[in-house]
Amino acid sequence: MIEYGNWHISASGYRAHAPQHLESLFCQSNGYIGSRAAFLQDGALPYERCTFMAGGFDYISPGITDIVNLPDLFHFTATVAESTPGQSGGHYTGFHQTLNLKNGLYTRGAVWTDEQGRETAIKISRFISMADKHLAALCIELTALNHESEAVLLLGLDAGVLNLPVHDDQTMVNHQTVQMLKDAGGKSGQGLCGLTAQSRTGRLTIDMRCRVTQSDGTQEDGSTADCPARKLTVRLKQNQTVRAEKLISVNGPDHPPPGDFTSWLEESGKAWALRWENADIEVEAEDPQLQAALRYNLFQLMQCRPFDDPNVSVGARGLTHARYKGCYFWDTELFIQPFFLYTNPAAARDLVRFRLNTLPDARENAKALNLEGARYPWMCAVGGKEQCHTWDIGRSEIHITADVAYAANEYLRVTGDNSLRDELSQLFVETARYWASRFSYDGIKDVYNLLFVKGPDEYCGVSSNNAYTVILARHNLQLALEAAENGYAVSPEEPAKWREIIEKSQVGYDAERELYIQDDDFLRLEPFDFGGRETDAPVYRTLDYDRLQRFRVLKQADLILLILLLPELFTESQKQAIWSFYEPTTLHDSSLSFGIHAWAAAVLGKRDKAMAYFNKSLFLDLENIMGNTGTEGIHAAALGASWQAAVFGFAGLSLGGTGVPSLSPRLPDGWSAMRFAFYANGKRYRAEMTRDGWSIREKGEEIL
Ligand code: IFM
Repeated sequence: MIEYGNWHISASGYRAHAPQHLESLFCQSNGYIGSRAAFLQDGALPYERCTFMAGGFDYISPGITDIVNLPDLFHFTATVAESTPGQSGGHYTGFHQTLNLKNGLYTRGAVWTDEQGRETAIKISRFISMADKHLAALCIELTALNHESEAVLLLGLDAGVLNLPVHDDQTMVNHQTVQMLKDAGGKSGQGLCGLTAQSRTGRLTIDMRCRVTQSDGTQEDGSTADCPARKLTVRLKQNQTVRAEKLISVNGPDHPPPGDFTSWLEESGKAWALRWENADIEVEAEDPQLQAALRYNLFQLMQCRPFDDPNVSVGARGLTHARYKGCYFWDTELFIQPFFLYTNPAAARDLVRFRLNTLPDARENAKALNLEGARYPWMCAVGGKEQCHTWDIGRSEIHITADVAYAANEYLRVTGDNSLRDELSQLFVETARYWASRFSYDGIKDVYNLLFVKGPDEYCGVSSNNAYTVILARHNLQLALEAAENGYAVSPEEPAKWREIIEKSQVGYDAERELYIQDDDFLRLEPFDFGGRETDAPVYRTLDYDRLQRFRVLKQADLILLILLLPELFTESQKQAIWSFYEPTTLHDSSLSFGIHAWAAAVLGKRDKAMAYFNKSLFLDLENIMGNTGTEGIHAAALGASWQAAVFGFAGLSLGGTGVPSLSPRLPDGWSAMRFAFYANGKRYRAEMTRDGWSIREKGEEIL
């Protein structure tokens, strides 16, 4: 059971709660390095002790990468009177782990009682610096409570870790590890350890250094193969705390900079405070867990943010797990980027620049598929090369190209930053060229079809004219037309072709019901027996895709997402019709689904549904709602969807056509107030809403 404080989450008991779940929940990151909370001291295996670096990919086969599990920077072991807490006979009492959401500090404390009844209090603290992306620190405190004994601590940098790729077919569990590190060379001396290792093909060089200090005892070399370490021997005296610190730098300076655990933590805390100033959402709600859960979502979003680096993006699991080989998806543009757009425009700019920087590979992707222009990959890691080689997803889930263009335009719309406009015009035009070559013209009917595509839903097979994809592709073509009108050079015949596709492309629409139809096959699919399900587990785990794709059942929001992205294209009754038809047939087997349904329900006035879906999204990882947070990491898109549900759904933040922000609060029952800061058009605002009204202030002055 997770315990929720205002600014922290905690868990009690040693391995009482599914350990992997907590290893994901307590994962720490600064967007450059991320480390799961799995400790060698607890017997965590080499593939469970995971540390990842943004962009830290290497090839596992020609053209296909994995995210490399880096050396364990938090490596340590402790023995007291030859008993190893957590492993040899004995037991823990009062075992408690806490993650401080304000400053990113993880602490755990307990009393270890060995077989002879010797009690030793053990406290471990660690953090990854938000002030300097290269730094991290670990602190161990031991207090003998009823004895005097010798304690031995080993603090090192361990390259003996492995990758354990999660199989792409999620019904299969992989037991095969992959060695991604080689040539690890280490040294240890005079309170310092250093380690240099190469990744498999030499694409990455990882340099780790640490300085080890202690309040008492002696220190000597304790290195083993692949693990340079310092060995500390201490005589524990009753009720006197001995403290050891490890100050770590990753690919940073030759020696960890001056300071100690406390001063480094203070600097990191200041950097966190600045981030919180813009990102926090304060909620006054009856449910006492809600505030912490919301902050946890925001905290993890901030941990995901690449540290000032436009050459990397946000993986579907951030840096919390190697699921999907660490790859980037549309999750970034449509789910995560909006949070940064409004709370940290510089971070959003870097995400947009990542897509600009990978435009050359997007061109190559289009060419490889015998198409024109630029086609963004469904999954990518290094550069923008496609990492998903399945036909039904990688080749067919092409909406990502329109998603990227949509998000790039959102950047322009929300920030008002025109410095990227020229480069983005090129992106709009080249992606439009892709669409122009991807639509098929039917000369008999004089229409354009988008054949063999898969929409966001992902369950109902590969079909034609998926409405989400067609309508977003039209939007992409429209952006290119505007770029051309504003002077971006295109060939004379292109604008006419783009206009023609916009006008003549097909989507299914039932005028009587005012209902958009998901795709050409949707109404022919077989009804799905919702009542006949034996488990709540995602159906893809129990039904083969061939069987599944013939059922009329959605995995996640498809048209329901579209009405939120382009609300001006739909009338109120069309939106309601979409909700009424598709929501009951959606299983939410993707973590991307709940938050979007919460946002849509809020906008459409379905208060109970909105709150129910919001809770699912908000607590998705905290309460392991998908059942895979431990085995697959934190679901980054769900975090962003929770933010959008809160800010666009419950607060109703909108910039409208004028760019002037306004709110349409729809506070859920049990909420009495909500407050947050946001940026729009280069200005910083504070929004506040209560049951009695709302306001938006700029520099303390009320503007609305
Ligand atoms: O991008 C998503 C997709 O929509 C559903 N499956 C998981 C992917 C990564 O989160």
